[in-house]
Amino acid sequence: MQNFNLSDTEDFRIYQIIDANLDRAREGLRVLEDWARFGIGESDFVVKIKNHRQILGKNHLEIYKQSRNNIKDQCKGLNHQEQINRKTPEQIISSNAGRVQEALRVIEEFSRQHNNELSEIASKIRYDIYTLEIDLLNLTKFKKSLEILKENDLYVITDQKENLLEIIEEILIAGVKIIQHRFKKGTDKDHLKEAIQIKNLCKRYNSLFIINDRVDIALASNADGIHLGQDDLDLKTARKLLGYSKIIGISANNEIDISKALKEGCDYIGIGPVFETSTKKNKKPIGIEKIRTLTKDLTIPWFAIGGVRKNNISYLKSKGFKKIALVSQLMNSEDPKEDAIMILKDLNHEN
Ligand code: TZP
Ligand code: MG
Repeated sequence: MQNFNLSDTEDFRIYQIIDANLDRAREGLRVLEDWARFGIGESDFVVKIKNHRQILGKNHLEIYKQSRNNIKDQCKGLNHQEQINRKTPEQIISSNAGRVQEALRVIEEFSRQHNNELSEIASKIRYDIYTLEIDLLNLTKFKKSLEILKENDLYVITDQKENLLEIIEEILIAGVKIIQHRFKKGTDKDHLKEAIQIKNLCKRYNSLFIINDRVDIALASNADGIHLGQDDLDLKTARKLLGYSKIIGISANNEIDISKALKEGCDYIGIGPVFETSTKKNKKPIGIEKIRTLTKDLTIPWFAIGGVRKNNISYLKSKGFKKIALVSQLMNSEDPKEDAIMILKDLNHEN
């Protein structure tokens, strides 16, 4: 139903409101669309947002545009401090999604009387934007985590230590970007408490924080991801519980487990032990050659683990191992910072 009554000056004010808010909504959608396109490369989202933008464009009638010249806007050009403070892509997504939602709500209210079709369109798109905002934020976080996994070759796993937080901070200062919290003995309460402390440290140093074994602790500590062994919760269930913003890594040491993990969409693989290690005494080493065969077709990041030391990294690199994970070498180090720096240097060194 459309009912335009041009002679009524009140209508001009209403049309002007609709005109301004259609512009606002379309501009905000364009910001989201460009992030979906260039920021995270998600074509499904691009198509969806573009479609909303075009529907609003089609409904941006001449009569609304003409109203722009009829009444002077006294507040033109006002900026809010919040606009000036916005910096991260996440903040930009949230503020622009909010902007679109608000603009659509205004359109919905003010067009209901004279253009019910537009009012319903605005309402429908507004609801879609609520979900889209969360999806975009989740994907942005997820892609950032994947990037860290791809770009960094040292993955450090914790052990239970009196001065664990100090050790971790030293390692983070050295430049380590991936930390896994491994907590095998103790209460759930202590587990979560320590996880939150490490998560806060990792956040401060822009490092990835991954929880070993426990999906509940990963959720409660707002970790960036989980690492699951073959006896832990299966990947599909973990994904269902964790959603799509968190990365999932899998320990897989044979063809069957690796191909299952890949099929189910794991984000990285841990493979080992490469060598004998007292951290996992009951596990037989797989050996370098076998790991080379198992990993030759992998396109996702994989980390070799088990018995990796300062003095065998160059050797592992010469055998084509690019990424490694370790526990005791840094957890039992006299100088974790110096050792981490040395290991990072060795890993970055071109063979
Ligand atoms: N998974 C395979 S080996 C291993 C794990 C958790 C332990 C590695 O510990 P370290 O001290 O680096 O050899
Ligand atoms: Mg496990």
